[in-house]
Amino acid sequence: MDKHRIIIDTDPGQDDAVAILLALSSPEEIEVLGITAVAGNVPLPLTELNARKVCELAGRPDMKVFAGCDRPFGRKLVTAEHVHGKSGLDGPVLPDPKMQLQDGHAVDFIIDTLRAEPAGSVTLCPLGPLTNIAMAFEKAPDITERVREIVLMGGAYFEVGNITPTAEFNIYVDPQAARIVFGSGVQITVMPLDVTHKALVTPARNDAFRAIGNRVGVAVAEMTDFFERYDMEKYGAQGAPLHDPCVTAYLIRPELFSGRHINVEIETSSELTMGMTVADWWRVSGRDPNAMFIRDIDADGFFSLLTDRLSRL
Ligand SMILES: [Ca+2]
Repeated sequence: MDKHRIIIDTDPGQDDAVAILLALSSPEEIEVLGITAVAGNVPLPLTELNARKVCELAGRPDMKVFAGCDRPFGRKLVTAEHVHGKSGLDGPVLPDPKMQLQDGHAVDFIIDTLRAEPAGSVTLCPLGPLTNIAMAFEKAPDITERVREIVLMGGAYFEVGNITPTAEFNIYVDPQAARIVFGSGVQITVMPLDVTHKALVTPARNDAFRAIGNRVGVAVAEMTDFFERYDMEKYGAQGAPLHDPCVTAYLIRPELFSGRHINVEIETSSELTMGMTVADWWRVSGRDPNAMFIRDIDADGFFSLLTDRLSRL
């Protein structure tokens, strides 16, 4: 299979950080063309800063990082410091980055890259609210048919919601953007809470990160230690879900995941269920499928992949 050439669109976020580290430690399968930051878990000035910190942690100060949209389409920004801490990346102490932010807007980088690269060769990997991606599709409708695939973290069906009773955070923050992306006709693979809640960082799995012994392994263990406190309290689970790395792991080992090709629509009008991903898992709507909706993961395989790859950094 061809190497995946990707743009990571992200709001780091400890789990975003792990997703980026996995991509950057897997050059045989993944070439990262650039990283675009969006407002989400924390405001944009922190997400773009955190993205650069993570690149330097990975030993990749040459990576291009762009800042994108600082607020969703027509809604007030909702953030998640209660999960990720004030900085968005609480846990490890990472130095302020020396690498500079790129000139230019993330949305223009997405558009220019899709126009410059061969059609069907670039995959978009959104790990936060879909504002940058939707803005690019609105501004340059010609690029949608040039996207190879979108693999994103967002939504939920069986797990329903985490930021409201019926909505997952990334989709809830910018439902209008999500509606544009899900209606774009681009091939989409979705990592909803239904699968990410099965990717739990148990104490043994976190010990394995720490035992890697390099700077990255220790930093990742400290990140998961941090957000685990919140999730354990909330879910009482054996560990915190590691959401975003499911996206980059899927590119490397798709056989670890399974799901159904179904129709997914986004609620954008009801305040009560705003941002709900109405996923037709049982195929009762008669609406055409527009997304591969993942439900299951080989969690042991996923964590051994992560531990193995992070040990290379
Ligand atoms: Ca994220």
